[in-house]
Amino acid sequence: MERTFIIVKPDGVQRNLVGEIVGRFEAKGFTLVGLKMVKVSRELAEKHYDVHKERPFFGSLVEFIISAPVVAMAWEGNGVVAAARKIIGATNPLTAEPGTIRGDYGIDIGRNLVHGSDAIETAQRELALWFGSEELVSWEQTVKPWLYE
Ligand code: D4T
Repeated sequence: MERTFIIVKPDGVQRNLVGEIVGRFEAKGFTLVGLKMVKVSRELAEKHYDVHKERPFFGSLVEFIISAPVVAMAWEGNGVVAAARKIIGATNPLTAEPGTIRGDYGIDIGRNLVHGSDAIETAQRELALWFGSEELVSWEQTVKPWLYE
């Protein structure tokens, strides 16, 4: 089944929003298959944001993600990659819709609380970068027949 990679960024952890953010994905019905707190190394941050390395905000992005602990997660479910992006909301929290995580809790694009993989292939790359295979847990949710027809 499809999996995606989600980070509660340093601002989300510092603002005590980890439970709220995890709860959004849980309440939707997705399955948590990996979770850990990480003090991100510069090397990991630069690899994670490699696609942005020519952008003017690359430096501040890397400094921010290594500035305090993050919570890294793997979530599983049908269509989870695209659905998670909707739950998270637009990149700029000021224009993100109310009801999304960024729309409800953020103001500044450089403090947008959450990362979510933007495509299935990106999710696979990011999950392999952040988690060892033994850290991802395959399990069957007993509630599944109540979530899927
Ligand atoms: P992530 O990758 O964190 O889920 O965010 P998005 O997919 O919504 O947005 P993105 O890849 O375009 O940007 C990655 C990250 O960079 C920050 N950012 C972005 C920034 O600080 N200034 C900017 O001008 C942009 C475009 C916010 C998210």
